[in-house]
Amino acid sequence: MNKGIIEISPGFEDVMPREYIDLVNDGPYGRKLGIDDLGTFKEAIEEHPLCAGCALALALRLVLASLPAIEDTIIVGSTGCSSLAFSQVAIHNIHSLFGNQNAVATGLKRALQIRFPNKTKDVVVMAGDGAIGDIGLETVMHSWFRGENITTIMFDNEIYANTGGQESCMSPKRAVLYMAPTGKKFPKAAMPEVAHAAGCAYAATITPASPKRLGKIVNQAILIAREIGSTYIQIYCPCPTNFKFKPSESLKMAKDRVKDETYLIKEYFSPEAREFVEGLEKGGGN
Ligand SMILES: Cc1ncc(C[n+]2csc(CCOP(=O)(O)OP(=O)(O)O)c2C)c(N)n1
Ligand code: SF4
Repeated sequence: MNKGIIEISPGFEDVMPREYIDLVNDGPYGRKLGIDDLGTFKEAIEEHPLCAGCALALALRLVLASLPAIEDTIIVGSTGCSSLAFSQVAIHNIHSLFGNQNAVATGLKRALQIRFPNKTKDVVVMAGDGAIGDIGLETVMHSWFRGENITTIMFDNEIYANTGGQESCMSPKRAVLYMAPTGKKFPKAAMPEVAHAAGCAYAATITPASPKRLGKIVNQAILIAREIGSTYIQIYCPCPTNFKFKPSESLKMAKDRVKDETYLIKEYFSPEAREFVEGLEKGGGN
């Protein structure tokens, strides 16, 4: 049951769409929900225009189900495939100019702290590897250097998917792409290590093939960002459209890459973040 955080104005009940009424009656707001609860409540995303089999779509669904306080969360997105879905999510979100997302998130978080001094508002960047690792890297790195209290989630499909398949810093070496026909000449960028070195209190990689672990990582990254400083999550999101595999094989692709160690699952904690998480675990969660 939604805890009355959104309501329908009296007299409008019969004209509101069914999906909205369901959100009001059975949405995720004000409730402690997680991955295990999927299928038992009305999710904040219902439809989206992403391709069949898109692992980014699944990752987004899992991320939304793992937010510690969805009604007090604001997503800052950037241009790319993920941004096509944000207009369909029932959660506050801002579309920033491509690459500016961490600067916008910084300003937003600081403004919300002033506007709502007695409330916690979680600001979470969600964008592609081009927006975070390439064109927006400057704003990303400086938000990390400053230890801003925001979480940055990269949907790592290893390509600029939305613009037709250019290589990004996250494409693997030798990847042959629509717009890199002779193969990428450089290795995949070590973004988790960059995040750790730049001062992120927590950095982790994961795939949607491990939904429970993904849920735990998202939840703890946001809690660490609240209390300690910047956090970074990198989610491998295989893209069947650009990497030319069957839409039904996205999760197999994610599992295979983890198994053959071409996509490494790892976590980096600052000592303070480690102590904080141990405290959470002893106390039984947030
Ligand atoms: C300032 C600016 N530069 C370039 C673009 C063109 N552009 C739009 S989406 C995109 C690539 C997005 O790639 P990524 O961030 O990896 O997201 P994906 O589409 O792969 O999910 C680019 C270069 C733009 N919209 N704005
Ligand atoms: S192009 Fe790739 S990342 Fe973009 S929506 Fe399609 S499958 Fe997803």
